[in-house]
Amino acid sequence: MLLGLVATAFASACGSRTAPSPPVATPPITLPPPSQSGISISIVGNSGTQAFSPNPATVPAGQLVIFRNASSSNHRIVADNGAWDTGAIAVGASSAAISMTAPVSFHCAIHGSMMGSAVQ
Ligand SMILES: [Cu+2]
Repeated sequence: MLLGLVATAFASACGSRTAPSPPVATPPITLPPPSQSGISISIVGNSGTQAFSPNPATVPAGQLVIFRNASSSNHRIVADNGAWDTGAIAVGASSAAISMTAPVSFHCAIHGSMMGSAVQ
């Protein structure tokens, strides 16, 4: 009986601790500057235009692009105009950031039918 009373008193004491805390002032949110590496193009296959996603990719002027290899084979993406070359991109890896001036079309040096493009 005594134990029951103690337990009840303890429980209600606990309950009173969950009173809402006073509102905390939140600092103003400062947005970071636009990302310089915000564009990524996924490699999702090894043939045709379906190999890249999105395709075409939208690449505003001044944005850097990273190719992410989400497929099951290695790739090496090269600009059709020779402006850049990612070098080998292993399965699951990403390329270095590429300074890409759209519009540009590109292909895979390993899989000749892989074709992609970027537009502004
Ligand atoms: Cu490839």
